[in-house]
Amino acid sequence: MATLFSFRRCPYAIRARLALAASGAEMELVEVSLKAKPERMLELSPKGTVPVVELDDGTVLEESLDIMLWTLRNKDPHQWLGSNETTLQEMLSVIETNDGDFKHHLDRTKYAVRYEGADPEKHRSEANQFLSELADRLSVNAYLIGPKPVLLDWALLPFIRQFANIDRVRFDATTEPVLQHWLDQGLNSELFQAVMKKGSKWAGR
Ligand SMILES: N[C@@H](CCC(=O)N[C@@H](CS)C(=O)NCC(=O)O)C(=O)O
Repeated sequence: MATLFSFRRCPYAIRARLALAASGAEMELVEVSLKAKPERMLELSPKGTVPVVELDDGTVLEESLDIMLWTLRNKDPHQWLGSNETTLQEMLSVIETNDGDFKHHLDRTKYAVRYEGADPEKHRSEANQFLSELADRLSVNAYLIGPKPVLLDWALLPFIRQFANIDRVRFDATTEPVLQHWLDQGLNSELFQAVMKKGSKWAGR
């Protein structure tokens, strides 16, 4: 059986678990302590980040987005990959900005003390720029790229959650209600709850 090395609260691991659960993939879940990573995981993926998947044939997937794409290309019952290549490329492009610029500003807002000279207010306002672009999308469609939640929504949700949780009152005061609604809908969804539940197959203990 394939194995997923995961960490419950890690946004990258959450997005991988969301896609694996949505596609119905069967895997053994290993909940990792980031302070004491399993040797097996480090042998498979020396860079030492979660999530990591080891497939039956020995293939190793060590990037969260690769895990999402791999499992959805096997089975995509809710059409998360979209109906055409243009839509997929647009989703991947926004995910790239999320994982790059937005995550950069998120980390420097949340953990400013870890980054010498980082001004959390400056980074918060840069992060808010991205959030307002997402809100613009949500003023056109109920979800980020159409009427249903797809790859783009689920890949971003754990990061927007992480940003909102820095200070939810402030998040609500400074972002568009349409984005807050999108976030809450995602967080309250059965799928999200299932992958975050302690002791569940997808959450680890
Ligand atoms: N690009 C990677 C990033 C994964 C990542 O940075 N995960 C964090 C936890 S959220 C991690 O494992 N950090 C290593 C550590 O804390 O030791 C991915 O998309 O999977």
